[in-house]
Amino acid sequence: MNPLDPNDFLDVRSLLGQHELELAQRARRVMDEQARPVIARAFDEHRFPRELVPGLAALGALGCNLEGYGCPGLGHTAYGVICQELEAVDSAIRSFVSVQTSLAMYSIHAYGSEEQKQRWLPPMAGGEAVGCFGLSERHGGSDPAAMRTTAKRHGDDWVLDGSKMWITNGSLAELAVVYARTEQGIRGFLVERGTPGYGARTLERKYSLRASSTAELTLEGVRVPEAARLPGAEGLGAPLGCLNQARYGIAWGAVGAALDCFGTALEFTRGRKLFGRPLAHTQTVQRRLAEMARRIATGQLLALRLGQLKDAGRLRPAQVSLAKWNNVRMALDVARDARDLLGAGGINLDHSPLRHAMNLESVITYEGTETVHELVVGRELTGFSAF
Ligand code: TGC
Ligand code: FAD
Repeated sequence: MNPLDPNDFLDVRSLLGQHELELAQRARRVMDEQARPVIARAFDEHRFPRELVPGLAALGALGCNLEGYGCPGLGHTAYGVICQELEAVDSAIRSFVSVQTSLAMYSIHAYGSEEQKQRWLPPMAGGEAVGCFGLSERHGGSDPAAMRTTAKRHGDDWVLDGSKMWITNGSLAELAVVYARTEQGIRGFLVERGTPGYGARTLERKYSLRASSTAELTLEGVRVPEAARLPGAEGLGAPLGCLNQARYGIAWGAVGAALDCFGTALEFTRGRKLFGRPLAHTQTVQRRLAEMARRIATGQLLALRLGQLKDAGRLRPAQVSLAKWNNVRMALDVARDARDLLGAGGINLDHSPLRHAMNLESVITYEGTETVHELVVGRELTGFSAF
C-alpha cells in the first residue's frame, strides 16, 4: 500500500467537490508563482505586497462567497479552501482577503442600499477598490459595545468623531466601513478616503503580520450624507455578523499555516543527520511530528464540517468560535514546535515557521481573542454569559 499523504492523513480532500479541488489547485499555483517568491522580503520590509491584489482578484478570492454585483459567488467551502492556500504562504495575504471580503464587502452586501452595492462591490471584487473595517478601539477591542466613536445627525448629514485602532488595510483603503454609536444605537457608515477629517496612520514596529498593513483611523468631524449610512446595519449584531464570516475563513486559513510549518519540519528532520542518523529516525521527533499530524487532521475535519454547515445555511456563531479557537491554537502550537525542530536555522526568514508563528500571535488575538471564543462556547453550553 502507498504511504498516507502527510498533508492529508485522513483523505479529507476526497470529501471536497471537483470545483473546490480545482480552485485549491489554482490558488496554490497563483501563490507559488506570485506570493512565495516575495513574501519573506515583504515581511522583512514590513510591507503589504499590493502587487498580489490583481492575482487574488483574478482567482476569485475577493468577495469569493458573495453573490451578484460582480462577486464570484463560488460558495463557502470554496472560500475556505482558498483561505487555506493563501495562509499557507502568509496570514497577511489571507488577512487582506478576509477584511476585503468578509468584513468590508460583506457589510455592504448584507446591510447596504442598492446604490451602495452597485457602486462599491464590483470594484472591490475586481481589486480596484480596497476596503477596511473599523470596529475596534484603543480602549478594548473585545468589548465593541463600549465603543466611543460617535455619529451625530446634523440635518441630512452625519458627523463622525472618534478613532479606530488596529485596522487592517486602513492605510491602503479607498473605503472604510466604520461602526459608530448614534442616539439610536450602533450604526455603520461608509467613509471614503479623502473625506475631510478622516485620516489613517500606519502602525510601525509591528513584529507580527509584518506583510500586512495595519493603521489607526482618526475621525474628526467627518461629515457624510445619510446615503453613506448602511441602512440594514442596526445594532452591534451587524458588525458581529461580519465577524462570523471572517472567523469562518480564519478557521480554514490557520490549517494552511500549520501545514506549511509541518511540511517544513518534516522535510528538515528527514534530511538532517545527527548522532549518525536522520533526526526523523528518533522517537521524540517522530512523536512531535505525529502530534502535529494529529492536530492538523482534526483541524482539517473541523474546517470542512464548518463549510458543510455554512453551505447548508446551518452554521451557528458558537460553532465558528469553537473552530476559530481550535484551529488557530493548533496552528500556533505547530508553528512554534516546527520552529524549534529547525534549531538555529529556524530563527531567520529562510524558513517559514517563525514567520507563521509571529503572524499567528495576531491571528489568535484578532477576530475575537482565544478567551473570547472560549467564553462564547461556554455561554452556549451553560446559558450564562461570563463577559
Ligand atoms: P451580545 O449581547 O452577545 O450581542 C449583541 C448583539 O449581537 C448579536 N450577536 C451576534 N450576531 C451575529 N453574530 C455573532 N457572532 C453575534 N454575537 C452576538 C446578539 O444576538 C445581540 O443582538 P441583539 O439583536 O439581541 O442586540 O454582545 P456582548 O456585548 O455581550 O459581546 C459579546 C462578544 C464578547 C462575544 C462580542 O462583543 C465579541 O465577539 N467580541 C470580540 C470582538 C471582535 O472579535 N472584534 C474583531 C474586530 S475585527 C478584526 O479583528 C479584524 S482582523 C481581520 C484580519 O486582518 O483578518
Ligand atoms: P483587549 O480586548 O483589551 O483584551 C486584552 C486581554 O484580555 C486579552 O487576552 C483578552 O482575551 C482578555 N479578555 C478580554 N475580555 C475578557 C474577559 N471577559 N475575561 C477574561 N479575559 C478577557 N479590529 C478591527 O476592527 N478591524 C481590523 O481590521 C482589525 N485588524 C487587526 C489587525 C491586527 C494585526 C491586530 C493585532 C488586531 C486587529 N484588530 C482589528 C483588532 C482586534 O480585533 C483586537 O485586537 C481584538 O479584538 C482584541 O482587542 P484588544 O487588542 O483591545 O484586547
